[in-house]
Amino acid sequence: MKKEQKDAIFANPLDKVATFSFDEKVVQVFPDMIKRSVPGYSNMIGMTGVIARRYWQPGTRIYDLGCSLGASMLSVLHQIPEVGLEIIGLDNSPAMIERCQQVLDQQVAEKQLTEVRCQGVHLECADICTAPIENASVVILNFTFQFLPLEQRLPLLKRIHDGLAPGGVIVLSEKVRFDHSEQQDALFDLHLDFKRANGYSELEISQKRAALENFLQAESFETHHQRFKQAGFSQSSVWFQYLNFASLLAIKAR
Ligand code: GEK
Repeated sequence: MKKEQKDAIFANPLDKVATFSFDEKVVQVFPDMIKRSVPGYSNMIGMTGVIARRYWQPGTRIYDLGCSLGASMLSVLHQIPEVGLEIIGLDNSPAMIERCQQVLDQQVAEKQLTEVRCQGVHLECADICTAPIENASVVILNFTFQFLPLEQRLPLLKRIHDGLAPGGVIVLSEKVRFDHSEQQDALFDLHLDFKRANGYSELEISQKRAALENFLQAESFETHHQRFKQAGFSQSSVWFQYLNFASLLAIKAR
């Protein structure tokens, strides 16, 4: 398996910064990139497993939508010891799915996970906007929803609601924006400072920003809460916030 590399994708001047894409180049540096770019990433991933342990219902599935290299699935597997736990990991990047399988195989080779537990994990290269979601009690959307076209967000939440058992939950972690412009500016600037403090140069920061422009569309807490309600969820709460990144928990009524 290839070694984890440092993210230097935007370190050199690029003539024309292309739109961001989850290709092989990104996959190589992904764990480094996400930890240095997303404040609170490790906390949100770690707690995702703890939340899953509380809300998972035996006989139902856990979905990780936009699973990338499987960080959330591993958090779940380390929190829920039951053999027979079924986790479906979906991502529409073939490079991510291929590498995610290698990560799982590596966990088995290093005896972090048993083969039989790993057999409950099913990875599929698929678009989460059309893939079926059935018999679920926990659906994880960690830093994926923000990349979906706005008009596909409510239909996806409605389909998830339909596919969840009563009492089931969604964990949704995202970059957020604030309607109040002073708050938006302050937390946005602090996020740039967070990236500088993690070793990103001004060039890397500005080129990444250009690449993500229009590709990542952050929304306010208000918009998220309203949409959860429209999709049928009985309640939603922000359980974590670090600067302009946050995680919400929405629950389907029993
Ligand atoms: C983690 N959850 O480590 N269908 C399927 N996958 C998609 C779609 C789509 N329509 N759109 C984007 N993706 C992970 C991190 S990364 C977040 C998630 C980031 C996938 C995309 O291929 C990528 O792997 C993932 O969503 C987003 O917690 O890079 O900031």
